[in-house]
Order: sequence, then structure tokens, then C-alpha cells
Amino acid sequence: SSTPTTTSQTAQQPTTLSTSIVPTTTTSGPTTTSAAPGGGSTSCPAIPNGLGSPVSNQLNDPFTFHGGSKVTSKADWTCRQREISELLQRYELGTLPPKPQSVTASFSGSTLSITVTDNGKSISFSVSISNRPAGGGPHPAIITFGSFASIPIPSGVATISFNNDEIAQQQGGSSRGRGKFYDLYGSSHSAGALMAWAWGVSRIIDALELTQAQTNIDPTRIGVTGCSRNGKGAMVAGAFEPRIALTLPQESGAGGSGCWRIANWQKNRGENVQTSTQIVQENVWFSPNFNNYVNNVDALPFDHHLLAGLIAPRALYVMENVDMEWLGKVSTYGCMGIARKQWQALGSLDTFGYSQVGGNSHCSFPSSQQGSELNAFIGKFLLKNPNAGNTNIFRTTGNHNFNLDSWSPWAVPTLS
Ligand code: MCU
Repeated sequence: SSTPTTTSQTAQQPTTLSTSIVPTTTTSGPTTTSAAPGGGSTSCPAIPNGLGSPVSNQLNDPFTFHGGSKVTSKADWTCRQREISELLQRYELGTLPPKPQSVTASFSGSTLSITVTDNGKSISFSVSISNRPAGGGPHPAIITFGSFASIPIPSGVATISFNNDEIAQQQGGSSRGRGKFYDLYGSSHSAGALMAWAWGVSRIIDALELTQAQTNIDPTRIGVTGCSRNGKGAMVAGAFEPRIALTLPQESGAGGSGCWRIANWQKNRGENVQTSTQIVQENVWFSPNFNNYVNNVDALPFDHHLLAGLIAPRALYVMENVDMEWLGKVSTYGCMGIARKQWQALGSLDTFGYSQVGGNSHCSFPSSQQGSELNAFIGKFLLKNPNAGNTNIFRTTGNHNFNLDSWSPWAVPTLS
């Protein structure tokens, strides 16, 4: 059957959970008051400890808080995003450290040099900025995970090359805890590579804010991209760094735009798809704490539709490859099709794109996604051209016969 089932049994928190890697939270009681975007303050429900939500192989309801109350307004949505961020850090990605005590930066030639100091330790790294448009400005830029962009970046947009492996290595299990992030925060820090890289992207944006007079780059018009493992990185960076204006993950597959639960369903049908159980054996992208849950993802209070939802209503354009069974061609289609409902609730479908085509090899960008899709997103959200084209995109060239609604049996509110 293609319809998932639900059981209402409550998950037990595994006893192997180490308290040192669980951020402190209150179990119940008072609400927390935090500054709301745009000023004022909003009262958010406290985030209960434990996995909480029912065990289900359907995708979690974005519009119900972990404690059970409903999301009925945009202010609630901001609270819910804070909660989902916290839950993803606790159970899958590890903790994102708060803004460091000091970030300094200098720009010379095409090199932006960044020094970060926190708790008495310092690290330095640099990124190169190429194709800076001459004259005018300030100009937008796209941060590329890895040394080159695997999508075509149009003129008018600079390219910032981020050597993410220098911040956190991704050479299999033995590279756990290696890289400059861990030099600063300790090799046993809970963050996996994806979260460490997101932290690095945030420091690049800090540095761009400090050096705008020299770089002529506009830190409010920054995109982020990467392919495959680096596409997972781009997705997580967009989710955890609200200053990213446009998130462009390419063929990120499992651990990026794919949902763990849907990958398991594909696997159970006999498809050769990467699952949570396999992925943690391959590399160090996730927190070691995720190992406690990979065999029981149905108990998690999130899946990657909610990771994507941390971006909503900011702009997200997901590129996938329908030929790549391993990456989860159905799991990315289903996961993002359901993620899209969060943009729908916010009345912002024109900042969400999912496009799945084929015929291209892994990470070689297909021209069919360029003119009317990628360029429209970059045009509208980085180059500020309102007429750059349609950005309300949800399409696949595949025939997945996948029922999005049966995997998301919750109502989509209209939030205002
Ligand atoms: C799509 O990302 C990964 C995938 O998760 C891995 O299983 C595979 O080994 O490598 C892909 C990748 O990063 O290719 C460059």
C-alpha cells in the first residue's frame, strides 16, 4: 500500500542520550519570551523534553507545537521555527553555537580573511570572492560550498568560494571532530559537519557585514549553494542562517531535501536508496547523537520537510535529479512537496521551488532548469528584478505515483 500508517504509541527517550549534548530546556511551565522579528516580543510555548510526538511514518505536522498547541498566526510560526530548530539540533544535527565573542575580517585582492574568537580560542579562515561586478553596487553574491559553483551563476552576482571541508572534514568516520570548527569548540562538540558548516557560513556573512565598504557586496542579498553532500550543507545553512536570502541546494538527496521516513518506505519497496541507518555509517554529516535515532526515525518530532520549513517564507529553490535512485528521487519529491505546504500557509508560494529533471549526470547542471527557473530565483531574490519570471515551481519529470496528502494528514492553516 502507498498509504503510511500511524500508531499513537509514545516514544521513549533513549537512555543513551548524553546530557552534555542536549541543550538545556524547560520541561513545562512558563512560556519563554523572546524578541520577535520586526521588534516587539512574542511569547513562545516552552519546548518539552523528550521526543513527544506520536510515532508515525507520516510526516510531522508543521502547524502543531511539540507540546500540542496549534500554530494559528505568523507569530506562532516564528515560535514553531525556533522549536523545530531546537529539536533538529537536539536529535540530528548537533548544537549551533551562539554568535561568537568576536569576528574580525579584512579584504585584500579577492580574499576575505576571517578571524573568529570565542572562549579564549581563535581560528582564521578565508574565502575568495570572484566575479565581483564592476561599478555600481552593492552587489549580491552566492556562497558556494566547495571550490567551485556547480550551478551557472549569472553576471551581476559575485561568487564566494567556501572551503567547507576546512571548517569540518567529511572524509568518513575517522574525520569526526576534525576541522577549524572543532579547533575552536573542541573535537567532541555535538555538531556534525553540516551544522559546523552552517556556523561557518554565518561567520562569512558576519565578515561581509564588516567589510561591505571594501567588498561592495550586499550582505542582505546572499545566496548559498552546493551539490550532493555540499547540497545538504547548503540546505542546512539556509535553514539555520536567516540572513541567507536564497537557498539553492542541488541534488542534496538523503540528509538534504529527502525525508528519512519516505526513504525508508522506498527501501521497503526494494529500492536502492540511502537511508538514515546507512548515512551515519558513511560520513560525519550529523551529530553522533543522531545514531540513537537512525533505526527509529518514525519517533522523531521532525523530518526534513521541517528542516526546509525553517527557511519559509525565505526563498528556496531545490534542484533534484530524477535518475538518482540512491539520493531518494521519491523521498525528495514527497518531502519537498509536503514542505511546500509551509510556504502555502504563509501565503508565499512564489518563494518556493522544487524541480526534478533527469538526463544529466550527478551534479552537472541541466540547462532545462536554468532559463525559467534558476535565473528567475536569482533574478528576483538576489538581483531584485521583480520581472525575472515565475518562481512558484513544483515539478518532476518522474512518475512517482506518490500521494502527498496521505503522507501529511494535517490541515494547512492560513497564517497572518
Ligand atoms: C548526495 O550526497 C552524497 C550521498 O549522500 C552519498 O551517499 C554519496 O556517497 O555521495 C553523494 C555525494 O556527495 O556525491 C558527490
